[in-house]
Amino acid sequence: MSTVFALATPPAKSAICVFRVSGPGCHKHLKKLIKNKGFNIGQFHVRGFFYNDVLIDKAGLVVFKGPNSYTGEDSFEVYAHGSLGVMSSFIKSFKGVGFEEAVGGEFTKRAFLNNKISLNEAESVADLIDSVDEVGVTLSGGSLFGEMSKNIVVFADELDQIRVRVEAEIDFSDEGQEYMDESIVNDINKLKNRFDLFVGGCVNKKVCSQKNNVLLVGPVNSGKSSVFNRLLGFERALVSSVPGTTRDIVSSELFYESSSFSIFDSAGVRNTSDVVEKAGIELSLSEINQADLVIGVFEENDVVLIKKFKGLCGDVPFISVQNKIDISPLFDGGVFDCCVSAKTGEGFDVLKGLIVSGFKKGIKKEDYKYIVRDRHENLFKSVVGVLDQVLNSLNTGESLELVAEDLKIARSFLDELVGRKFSDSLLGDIFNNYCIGK
Ligand SMILES: Nc1nc2c(ncn2[C@@H]2O[C@H](COP(=O)(O)OP(=O)(O)OP(=O)(O)O)[C@@H](O)[C@H]2O)c(=O)[nH]1
Ligand SMILES: [Mg+2]
Repeated sequence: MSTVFALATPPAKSAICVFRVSGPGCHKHLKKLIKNKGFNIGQFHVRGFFYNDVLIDKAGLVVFKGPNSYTGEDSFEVYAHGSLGVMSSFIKSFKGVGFEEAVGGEFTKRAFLNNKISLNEAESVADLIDSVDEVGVTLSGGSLFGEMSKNIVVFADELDQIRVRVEAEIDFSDEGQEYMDESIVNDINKLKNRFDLFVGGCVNKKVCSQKNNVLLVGPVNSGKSSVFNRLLGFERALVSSVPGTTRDIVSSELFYESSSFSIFDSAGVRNTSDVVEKAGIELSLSEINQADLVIGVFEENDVVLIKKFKGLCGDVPFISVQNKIDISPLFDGGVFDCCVSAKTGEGFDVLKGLIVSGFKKGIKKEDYKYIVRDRHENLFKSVVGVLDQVLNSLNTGESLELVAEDLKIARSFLDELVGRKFSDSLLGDIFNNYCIGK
């Protein structure tokens, strides 16, 4: 195995950046980088790091001795100042002592190959990093921290025990001993029911990580960009008293009450001869179909116009908002779902609450235990299919050899889940999508 390094934090200016280095001999080369200063395993040190005899940074250093490390190999981590200049100097110094740049997922792949984690746990590392809300964190944690693997191993062992009974029956039945009776069908049924329950507690990552897109629409100058900025808590979109200010879609991320959304500001709608503005308006209207929730921002109590926007949304949930209540009277009569002032912030708690509860989709963490991927779901289906076949064979008096073989196949699907059985191409599929440094 080569010794690899990677930046584990984004390549952007920040307070600190973290480098990971892993592979045989990395401790020896580390000494060259810190001018032979010593270090203790697992202890935090501050050390000067040098490139071509020039001090590049005084940085935090933690050294790990394999197998007690993330990858299972000798490794170390450096916590340096997060400047682009420092990052590039470290990269040069690491290359200077012969370390190679890691590819995406290299560290987690090594952890799997060195038996530090199972394959489904390695997949969950990426799922946890991709998680966008509390549900994602809880469910990918369930998969990552071993609970899911433990369940799978128990199912695999139980399948083996049943298969051993079937094989004993094949081998010794002519000696008058009984290893199998009616209870075996019962035991397989029970196992299958528990497996079904386990599978029911798994939710596909695709369902879980669906981003909630919120789109702001409305007539020109109603204050959409001001509402957008107020929701975000900072001035992201341009605001002006000139109608038609927003011409393009502007987006940002919003975190609120353990949920995250992508929120989009759009061009105000009016009859216009300005070609660029017209294109912006068409874009806003076409974006409605991509949205999971639309917020209509209005200044006037124009019921016909509000209904028109609601109609454009079709099945997409729509919230009608009266803005500028600091200068206009509150319109009652149930036309608006909520009334706000982007200028003073009044009414925004209610609006944020409506956004969170306004989505049609969304899963509850109480309903599931683990996040899984298509690969897992396909293997689950295969296990269930084989168990059905086994039960059918036993009921119709098929040969026991066939039953034993099917039980072996079901077990091998479970082995694939945790990675006791894997191909290089499968590892490629899994780890190639990881970010560098993970
Ligand atoms: N008094 C008051 N003025 C507001 C409020 N919200 C927005 N405005 C003003 O209304 C004008 C238009 O605001 P924008 O946020 O640019 O409106 P918009 O809907 O994005 O406009 P377009 O992008 O041109 O369609 C600006 O002068 C804002 O300062 C509010 O709650 N109260
Ligand atoms: Mg605007």
